Amino acid sequence: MTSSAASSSMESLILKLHEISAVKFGTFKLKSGITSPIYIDLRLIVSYPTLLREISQTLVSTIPSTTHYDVICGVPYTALPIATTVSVTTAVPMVMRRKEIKDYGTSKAIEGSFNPDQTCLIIEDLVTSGTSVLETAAPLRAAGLKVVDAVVLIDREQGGRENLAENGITLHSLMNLREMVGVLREKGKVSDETEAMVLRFLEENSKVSVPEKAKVASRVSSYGERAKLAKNPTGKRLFEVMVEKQSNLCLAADVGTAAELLDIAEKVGPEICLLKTHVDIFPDFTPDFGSKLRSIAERHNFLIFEDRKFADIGNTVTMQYEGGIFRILDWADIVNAHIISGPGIVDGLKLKGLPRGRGLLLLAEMSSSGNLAKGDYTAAAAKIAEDHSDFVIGFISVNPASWQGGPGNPAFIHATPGVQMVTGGDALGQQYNTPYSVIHDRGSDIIIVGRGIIKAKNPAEVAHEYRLQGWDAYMAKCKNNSN
Ligand code: 5BU
Repeated sequence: MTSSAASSSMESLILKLHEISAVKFGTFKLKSGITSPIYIDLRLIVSYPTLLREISQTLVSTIPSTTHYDVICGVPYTALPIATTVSVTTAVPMVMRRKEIKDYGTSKAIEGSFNPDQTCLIIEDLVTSGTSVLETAAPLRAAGLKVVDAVVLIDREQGGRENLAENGITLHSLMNLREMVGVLREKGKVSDETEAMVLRFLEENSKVSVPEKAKVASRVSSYGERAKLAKNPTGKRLFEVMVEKQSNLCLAADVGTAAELLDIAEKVGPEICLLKTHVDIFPDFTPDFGSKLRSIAERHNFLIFEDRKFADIGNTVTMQYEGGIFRILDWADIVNAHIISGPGIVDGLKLKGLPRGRGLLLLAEMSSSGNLAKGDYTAAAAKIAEDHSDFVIGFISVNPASWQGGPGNPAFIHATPGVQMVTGGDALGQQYNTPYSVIHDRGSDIIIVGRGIIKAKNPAEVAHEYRLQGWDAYMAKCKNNSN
C-alpha cells in the first residue's frame, strides 16, 4: 500500500471507529491503573463485520514483508475476532491462548496445532504498556513457539513499544493515539481542548511500566519444562540432570594435573550438573583420561564440558574436535566455540558432534574486562544458535537479561563464568558476580565456578554452598514467575 493510500484508509478507519462510539472521551481507569481521558473499546467491532474485515485487512498491510510467521495468535478476548479474520483472509493458521486453563480435558494453555519451532505473530487491538501482549507471549514461548513480532491496531504510545522490545518483541502498529485524535480534531469530531487534553495526558504518561511478573513470565519457565523444548539430546539431558540433582552449578576444574582433576571430580561430583575442563593445561594427560572422567561423570550424574573455545574455519575445527592427542569428541558431551569465523564453525563441529549426540555452546559474551563480545556480536551469536538449534544447546553469557529480547528461546541454556561468593575480580581481568545476581538478576541458568571452589580448603563443602545459592536463586526466579 502507498503511504497516502495507507493514511486515507487509516483516516477512514478512525472515523468509522468514532462513528460506532468505539472511541470515548471522559475519565477512564485503565488495566494498568492509570486514569485516562480517552478510552477505546474495540470489543464493539464484532457487531460491525464490514469494519472488522477492513480493520483486519489494514492490519495485515501493516506487517512488514520481511516479517516471518507461521501462525498467528490474537490476545484474548478483543483481538480474537480480528485474528480470526486475518487468519481466514490470509490462510495463515491460528492458535488460541486460553486465559483460564481448565483442569479437565487436555488442560492446554495453547489450542490449535503447531510445531514447537514455528514462529507466532501476536495480534492485538490496542497496546498501552504491552503487558497483555507479554502475558500471551509467555505461554506461547513456554509451548516452544518463537514470538518476535506483534501487530497492533492502535499504539497508545505509553511505553508499550519499548517494554515489548526489552522482551524480544517488535511492535508494528497501524496508528497511534496522537494520530487518531489529530484526525478526529481535523474532521471536527473533537474540540481543540479535547485534543490538547489527550496530548497532555500522553506527555505525562509516556512510560507505563510492565509489572515485573509479566516480564519474568514472558521468558522464565522451569528447567523441567525447558528440557522438553530442547532439540539436542545433550541440551535436554543437561536440563534433566539439573532438575534431578537440584544443581545449576558447573565446576571449572582448572587444577594443575589430570590426576588432580579426576580427584576433584570425584569429590565435587555429587554437587554439580556439569564439569568444565581445559584439557590442554595438563602435563600428565594420557589417552585414558576421557574414559576415566566419563566413568566418574556417570557415577555422579554430571555432564562434561571441554572449554576448548574453537575459533577456526569449519574444516579445521572438525579435525581439532575429533583428532590430535586429546580426541575431545570421544569424551566431552559439550564444547564451545567463538563465532568470530562465522557460522561455518558450527557446521564443521556439527558434522562430527551431532551424530554422536553432542552439544555446542556459543560464546555470546565473556566475563573478562574489556572483551569485545557485546552488542551486535552477541546478537549474531543468538541468531546463529537459532539457525542451528539441533546442535547448539545455548550460550556462554554474562548478562542475558540485558540482551535485546532477554535470554530468549527457553530451549537454550545460558552458562555464566566469573562467579564467586563476593563480587570482585583477579589481577588479569576476570570479573566476578555472585550466584544470585547471575541466576536471578542476569537471567542466566548455570553458574560456572573455578577458583571459588578449587582453591578452597574443602572444595566439596564449598561446592555444596555454591549449589545451594545457585539453586535458591533459581527457585526465587520461578516463584516470581508463578505468583
Ligand atoms: P574462575 O576461577 O571461576 O575465574 O574460572 C572461570 C573459568 O571460566 C575459567 O576456566 C575460564 O577459562 C572460564 N571462562 C571465563 O572465566 N570467562 C569467560 O568468558 C569464558 C570462560 Br568463555
